[in-house]
Amino acid sequence: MRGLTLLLPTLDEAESLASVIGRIPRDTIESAGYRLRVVVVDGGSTDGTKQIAQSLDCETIQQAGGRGKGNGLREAFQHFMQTEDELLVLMDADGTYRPEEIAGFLEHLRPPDVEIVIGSRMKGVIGPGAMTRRNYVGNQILTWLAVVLYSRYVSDLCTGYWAFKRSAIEKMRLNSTGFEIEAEMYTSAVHEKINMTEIPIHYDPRIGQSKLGSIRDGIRIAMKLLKRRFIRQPRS
Ligand SMILES: Nc1nc2c(ncn2[C@@H]2O[C@H](COP(=O)(O)OP(=O)(O)OP(=O)(O)O)[C@@H](O)[C@H]2O)c(=O)[nH]1
Ligand SMILES: [Mg+2]
Repeated sequence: MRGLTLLLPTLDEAESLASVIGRIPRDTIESAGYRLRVVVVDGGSTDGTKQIAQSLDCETIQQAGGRGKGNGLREAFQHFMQTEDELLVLMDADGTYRPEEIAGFLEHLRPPDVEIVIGSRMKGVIGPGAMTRRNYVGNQILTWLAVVLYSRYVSDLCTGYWAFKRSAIEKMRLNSTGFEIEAEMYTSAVHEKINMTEIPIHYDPRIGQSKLGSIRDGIRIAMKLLKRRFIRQPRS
């Protein structure tokens, strides 16, 4: 059986983690031919998130290299490369994305040339109250900026639901520390000629507190897009 890692980044997600993990369609994943490994990468939660992850038999990675989602994901990607798993599915752990929709990602990763599947909320359904107007407008502007700078169509730059083949994780060159990591995954995929496709997904209201500081993080994402346009690979 081929290995599939489902990666859940967490920072104080005790309210949502158990229900997200409980909703993973394990039978569907297994009947698609995959052995599932659930990995939680935690950024220093103090609300019992890690204990919940451990009690649910997940692998947990305590991120060592400083706070931030980007730091956590990069550590988890390195960990993934030490396994033999073929696929990695990345999903925020706050209850906004539907574990039940994993099957669509696996289906769309099947063609040999597709290496990344991006879950697009803009092509899918954003539930009432799931996204603030500010985040919606900010994401539209950032997505537009990405397409203008990189000439590669994407409809939802800041989505937190992605699926990767191992080859994509191996090729991406990333150094983001925070919420600019998704934008950098897109820019690196363009530079490294990694073939991406999109599928529509649902976006539901968050459980628990947001960690995003929309204006500050929006500026960091815009700066990352500009920087990677001219400096194709991070130096560090
Ligand atoms: N490992 C790790 N995960 C983090 C860190 N900060 C946030 N996360 C997780 O990253 C995911 C996205 O964070 P959110 O706060 O939901 O940010 P967002 O989805 O852009 O914003 P909302 O729309 O308000 O939910 C969540 O699962 C967080 O728990 C961190 O420093 N380290
Ligand atoms: Mg969220």
